[in-house]
Amino acid sequence: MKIEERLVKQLNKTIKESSDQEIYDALLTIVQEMAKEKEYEEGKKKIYYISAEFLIGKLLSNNMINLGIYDEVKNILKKEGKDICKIEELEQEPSLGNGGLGRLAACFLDSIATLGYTGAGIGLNYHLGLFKQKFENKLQKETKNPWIEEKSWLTKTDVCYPVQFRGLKLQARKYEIAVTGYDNRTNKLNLFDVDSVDENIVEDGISFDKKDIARNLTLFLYPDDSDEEGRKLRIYQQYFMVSAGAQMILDECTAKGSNLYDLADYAVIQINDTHPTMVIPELIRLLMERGLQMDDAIEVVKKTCAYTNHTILAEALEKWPMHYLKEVVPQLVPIIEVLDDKVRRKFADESVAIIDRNDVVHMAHIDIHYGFSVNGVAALHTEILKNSELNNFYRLYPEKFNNKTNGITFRRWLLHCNPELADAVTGWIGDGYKKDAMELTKLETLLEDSQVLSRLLEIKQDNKLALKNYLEETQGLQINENSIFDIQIKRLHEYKRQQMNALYVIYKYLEIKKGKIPKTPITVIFGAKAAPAYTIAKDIIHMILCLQEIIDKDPDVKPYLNVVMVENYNVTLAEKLIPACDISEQISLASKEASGTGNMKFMLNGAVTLGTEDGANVEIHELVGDDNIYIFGASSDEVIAHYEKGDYVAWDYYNNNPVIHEIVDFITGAKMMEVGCEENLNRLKQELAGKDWFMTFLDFEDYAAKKEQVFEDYTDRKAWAKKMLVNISKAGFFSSDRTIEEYNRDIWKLC
Ligand code: 26V
Repeated sequence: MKIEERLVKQLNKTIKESSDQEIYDALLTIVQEMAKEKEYEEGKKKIYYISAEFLIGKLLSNNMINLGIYDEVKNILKKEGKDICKIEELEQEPSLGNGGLGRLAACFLDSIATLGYTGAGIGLNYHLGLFKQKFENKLQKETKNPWIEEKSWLTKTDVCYPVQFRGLKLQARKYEIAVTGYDNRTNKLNLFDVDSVDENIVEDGISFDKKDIARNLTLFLYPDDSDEEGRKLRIYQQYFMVSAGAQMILDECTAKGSNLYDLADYAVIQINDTHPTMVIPELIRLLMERGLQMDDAIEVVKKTCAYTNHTILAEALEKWPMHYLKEVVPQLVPIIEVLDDKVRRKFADESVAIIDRNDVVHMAHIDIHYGFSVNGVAALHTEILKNSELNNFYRLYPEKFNNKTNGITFRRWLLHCNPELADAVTGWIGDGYKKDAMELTKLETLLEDSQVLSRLLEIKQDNKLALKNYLEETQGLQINENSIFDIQIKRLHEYKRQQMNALYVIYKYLEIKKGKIPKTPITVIFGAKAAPAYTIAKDIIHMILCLQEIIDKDPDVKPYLNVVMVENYNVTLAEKLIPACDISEQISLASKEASGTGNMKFMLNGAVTLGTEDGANVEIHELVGDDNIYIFGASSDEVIAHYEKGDYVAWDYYNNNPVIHEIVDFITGAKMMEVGCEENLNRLKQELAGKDWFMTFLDFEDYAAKKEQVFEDYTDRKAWAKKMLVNISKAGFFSSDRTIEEYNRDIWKLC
C-alpha cells in the first residue's frame, strides 16, 4: 500500500481534516510497522552494546529517513497544507543520556543496524530521564523531564527477569525501541524497567525518597550521587540493568544452540564505560548457576566482554566501597573477591588490584583483567591511557589495548539536521556519500568553484536565520543573524572550560567599552547542563547568565557582542544549533577531553574549529591542515608535566598579568553584583584566582589572540567558505559507520 493510502487509512479521515497530533500518532504507528518488517536475526554471533545511557533524540524523522520515506511523507503533508517540522515538534525527546557517552551509544546503534550487523542495545528505561534545566534568577534549577507518552516508541513486552538484591526481589520487564538502519535492517534497543516504579514519589524539583528502591529504581538517570543513598541507588540501577541484560543474553544464546562454554561464539558484550561493569561478575554467577565451574565461567566471560574507556578524569572512574556492594548485591561479593585474588596471585603490583587496601572496588580494573579488549575513543586518548593513566595495565596486557576513534551518524547529523546542505552536496557530488561518507572528499575538487562557495555561505545564512527564529519562538531569545555565531555546547565541566570562553566575553566587553569595535558583530552561544551537585559548574552558568543580561542592557556593547545561554540544551536543540554555527568551540584543557563528538558534528556542518590539541581535535587538525582549523594552547604533554610537577600557580597569573587580573576582578565587580548573586560570584572568582585546576589562565592569551584571528579571517567570506568546504570534505572519517567497521574488524568479529 502506498504511504499516502496507509496514512489516510490509519487516520480514518483526510489528512487535511486531521490535527498535527493525529498525524504524528498515525505516522508513529506506520513507522513502527514498517520498522518491524525489517527485523530479523542473522548469523550466529550478536553484539550486545550495554550502556547506562542511550541519548537517542527524537525518532520520527530519523526513522523515516532510514526507512526511505521521509521526502515522500514530507511532500504528501505539504500538499495537504501540513508542515512536517510542526509535527516533529510534537514528539518528546527521550532524555536517556547526559552527553557524549550516551549520544555515542545512539550513533553506534544506528550504524550497527545500517551496516546490517546483528546487534542490540541494553539499557534502562528512565521515566523522568536526565533532569530538565530551567533558569530562575539566572541560576540552574532542575525539574523532572517526563518523556513517555500514551503513544510512544516504546513497546512493552512480556519478557521479565528476576533481579535479586539483598532483601528485595524485583522483576525486570523488557521494553523495546526499534532501531532502524539506513536502507537496512531493524535492530532493537532493550530498556529494562520495573512495574512498581512510581512517578508520584517525586517531590518538588527532582527530589524523592532514595531508599524506596521498588518505586524509584528507574525514575531518573544518574540520580544525584553526592550522598551515600544516591551512590547506592546507582549500584541498584547498574545491577538491575546488567542482571536482566545478562539473563537475556544467556537465554538468547542458549536458544540459538550455545552450550554456554561456547558463549563467545554467540555473543560479544561491549561495556560502555564502567557503569555496566558488574555484568562481568554477574555473568560468572549466572553461568555457575547454569552448571559451569567457576574457572570455566571466568574463562568464558573473559572471551565475551570488551571494555571502552571514555575518560581519564580520576573522579569519573568508578570505585565502589565493598560495604555498598555487600549491602546491595551480596551475591557478587564472593565472586569479586575471587577475581581480585586471582589478580593478586599473578601480579605483585598493588595498583592493578581490584579491591584496594581500603576495601574499595575499582570497576575499570575488573574490565581490564576480565575483558579481552580495552579501547580508548580517540588516538590521543588511547595513547594517554597506554602511556600514563593505564600504563600499569598496558604493560601487563599490551595486546588488549586498541583505539577506536569515535564517530557520528551522518543520517541524523547531516541528512536530518541540515537538509539544505545535504541536498546541495548531493547536487555537487551525487548521493554516494550517504552510504560511503569518505566520498565527501570529492568536494575538494570544488574548492575554486565560486558558485559552490557562495551557495555554501547562503545555506549557512539560512540556517542562522532559522536558528534565530527558533530561539525567539521557543525561548524568547533574540540574536542577530548577521553576526558571527560562536558556539560552545556540551555538558558543563571545568575541564571543558566554558569559563575560559566566558572570560573572553568579559575581555571583549571591556575592549568594546574602550572603543575597540569588532568588524563583524559576534554572538557567543552556550548550551550546557551542570550536574545538580556540581557547585562550581552551576556558578559558571550563573556568570554566563549575568553577562548575558549586562550586555543585553548595555547599548554601547549590544550591537557588537551578544551572549546567550540556551535553556535545557538537548539533542533537539543541538540539531538546530550545529547547522547554524560558524565557530565551533572545542577548548578543553589538552589531555582531558577523551574525544568529543560535537567537534565532528560541527565540522560536518561547515563550522570551523577553534580548539586545543585534545581528543579528536588532533585528528581533525591532521585531516584539515593548519589553514582550516585554529589551534591554540598548551599541549597534552605540557599539561601532564604541569600536573606532575605541580608547578601551575593560578595566583601568579592573576597577580602578574594585568589583563587576567582585570577580567577576573570583573566577576565580582559592581556590574556583576548588580545583577548576580554575591555568594556564587565570589566563590567562582576564588576558585579561578586561587586554584584554576584546569589552567584557563595558562591558555588564555593564546586563546584570545587566536579568536581575534578567527574574527579577522571571517571577514574574507570567500576564503572562509573554502575553510568550510575543506572541513565538510574531510568529515567522512568521522562517520560512525567507519568506527563500527573498526570495532567489528578488531573486536567483535561478527562476520
Ligand atoms: C563523568 C563524571 C561523573 C562524576 C563527576 C565528574 C564526571 C566527569 C566526566 C564524566 C564523563 C563520563 C564519561 C563520558 O561521558 N565521557 C565522554 O565520552 C564521549 C564519548 O566517547 C567523549 O566524546 C567525551 O570526550 C567524553 O568526555
